[in-house]
Amino acid sequence: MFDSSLKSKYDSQGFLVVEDVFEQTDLVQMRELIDRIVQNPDSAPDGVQISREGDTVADKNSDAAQHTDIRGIAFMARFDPRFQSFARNPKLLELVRGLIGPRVKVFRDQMLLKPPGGQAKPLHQDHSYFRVQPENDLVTAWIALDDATPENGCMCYVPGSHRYGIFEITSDPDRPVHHVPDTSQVTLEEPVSCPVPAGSVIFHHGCVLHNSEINRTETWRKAVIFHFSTSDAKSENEPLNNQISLEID
Ligand SMILES: O=C(O)CCC(=O)C(=O)O
Repeated sequence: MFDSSLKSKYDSQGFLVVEDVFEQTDLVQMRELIDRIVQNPDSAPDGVQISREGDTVADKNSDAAQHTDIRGIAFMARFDPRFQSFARNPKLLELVRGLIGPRVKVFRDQMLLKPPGGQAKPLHQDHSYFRVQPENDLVTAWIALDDATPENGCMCYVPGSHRYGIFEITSDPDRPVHHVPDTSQVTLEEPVSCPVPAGSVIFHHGCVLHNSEINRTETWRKAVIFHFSTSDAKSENEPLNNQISLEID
């Protein structure tokens, strides 16, 4: 499945779309596991972290803060063996190893579930949070559990932006948990929207700028995200190295 043209495309753009990585049966299982937690958050395995739509906004009286649907679930692969088997999917691992090297681990895992009306995820770089070194040794695998479309908040990327390294960050007073990259000193390419069918994986470099828009549909847009790194790579933010989601090689 992997060939050098995929790596060349990833190296030049900072992201790569591969369709049909996951089978329908895997998608159904992952959706069922996630839906169970959305319906009953107490059923999540110990250690799993759940965040809600309204958590990111500073103004706790705003309409956005009243939106309490589950938005994020982190560390499912760390604490639930069923997610570990998805992270070990042979097609997925072949692609990851082709992009970053033969020995890999899941540095972090999370699910981003955009509910109907769900907020935009502002432009950011994953490395601004993870600070894994060497920078090229982190690749995010964004797995579409539903068809992701411009209407429901599919991923958008700024091609080539990974070549600038990690930008200085500022913060947005309305949504203080987000790292806002200061790109004022560079001329970036226009962002491209990346609609993909369910079962596809978008691989992106830890430094590529990306975002997703509001979900303007009546249905959820769900994604499972495995942030893979090489086995020996480490974060400069030492505490993060003690919370590795899954050692693989
Ligand atoms: O799923 C989203 O809307 C955003 C995901 C994202 O920013 C990421 O995978 O780094």
